[in-house]
Amino acid sequence: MNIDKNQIAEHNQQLMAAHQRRLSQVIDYLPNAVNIVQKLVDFQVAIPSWALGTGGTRFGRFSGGGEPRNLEEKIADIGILHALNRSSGAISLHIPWDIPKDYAAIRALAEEHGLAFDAMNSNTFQDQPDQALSYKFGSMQHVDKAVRRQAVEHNIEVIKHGVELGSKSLTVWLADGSSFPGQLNFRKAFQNTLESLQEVYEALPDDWKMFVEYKAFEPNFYSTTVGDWGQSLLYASKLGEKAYTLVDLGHHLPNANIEQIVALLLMEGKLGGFHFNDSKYGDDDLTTGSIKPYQLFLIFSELVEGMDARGMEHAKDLGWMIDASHNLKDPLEDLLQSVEAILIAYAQALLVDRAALQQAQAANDVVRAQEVLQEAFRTDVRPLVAEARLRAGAALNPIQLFRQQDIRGKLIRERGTKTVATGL
Ligand code: PSV
Ligand code: MN
Ligand code: MN
Repeated sequence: MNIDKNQIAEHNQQLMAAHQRRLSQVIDYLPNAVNIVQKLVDFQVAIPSWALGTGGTRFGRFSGGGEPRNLEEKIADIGILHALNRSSGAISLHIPWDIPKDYAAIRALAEEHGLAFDAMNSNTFQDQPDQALSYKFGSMQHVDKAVRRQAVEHNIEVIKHGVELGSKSLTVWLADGSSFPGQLNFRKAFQNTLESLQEVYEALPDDWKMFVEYKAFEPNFYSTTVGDWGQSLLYASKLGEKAYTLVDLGHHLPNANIEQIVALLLMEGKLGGFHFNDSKYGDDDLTTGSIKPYQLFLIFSELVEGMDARGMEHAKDLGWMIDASHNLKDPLEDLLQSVEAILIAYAQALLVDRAALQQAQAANDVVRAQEVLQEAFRTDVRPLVAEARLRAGAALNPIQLFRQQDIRGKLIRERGTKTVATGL
């Protein structure tokens, strides 16, 4: 199932007059609009292979249909997204869910869709059928050296798959921790984890990065061995210059000031990448920007400020990825919404009058500082995001085209209704 260039052109033609009208209004009062559009064109957000199927909870899963049944179909799904928005040009694989059988064929297929291979993800949070030792009581923290060894070897295996595909980073998220007081010796758990991560780090190619992802709780409910950004930063600092902290928006305790975390990690040169999603309660993995769009904007505002201060390239120097789950919505539509929300927040952050904000801060003018930020946040930048899509050869309204073309219906006819994609 491919999206035809003519379908996109025809769709854009239908929406062109209205788009031009909305765009000209914005361009009128935004002096750097052209600049922003180019930055939006360049900005790519990777899609995780595990977000393409219907997600579930421990209470159940209400399956959709036409879900990708293998890696080839996952690549095809992201190919559809990328054709529609030209902003989803990379796939992130989770091993062992996505072990490629034929590297060259998978590389060629990804290339056909214009997709790169983003970070590789290891999985030591589940036991696999052919696995010798269990991760029930942790993996890299485990009291038994043999279990730690198994987890290290798995990660090294993941790096090897990634090298074959042209990926340049490994994300390690550990479910390790404890559910009851007294279960763990925190210091020993930390030291075992560090030692295991060091062994993986040694196997990392020179041009690779390692992202240490933290999470406050779940599946463990009392302690998590990489539980917050401080612990992740400790590991990353001890590991070396190729190791970074990865921020997943859903992995904080309620009301954490994520924008401040981001600012400080950037300042230390230790922010590696992002997993975007949104949440009301915990790691809800909802559509990015669906609950707290102002927080998303504030995070991007710190990102833009901090990256500019360090001379970093917005599109290239951090790993940008969605990490969401879709219990109710069509996963592809949901992902289109998430990418749109990310680009909107990014565009708004680019609008912030930095000089005015600095002046307000220097003068302790709290009211003015808020005005400057909210001026940007309350600007409707959607015509700029649409214009970026138009210039990149994508659809002015991706979800509308997705529905007009009945893409889900076509996928169901091709793959069937009883499909279960691997993932969570
Ligand atoms: C864990 O909650 C997480 O956010 C990690 O990134 C995992 O790799 C991903 O979800 C999928 O399990
Ligand atoms: Mn994540
Ligand atoms: Mn998560």
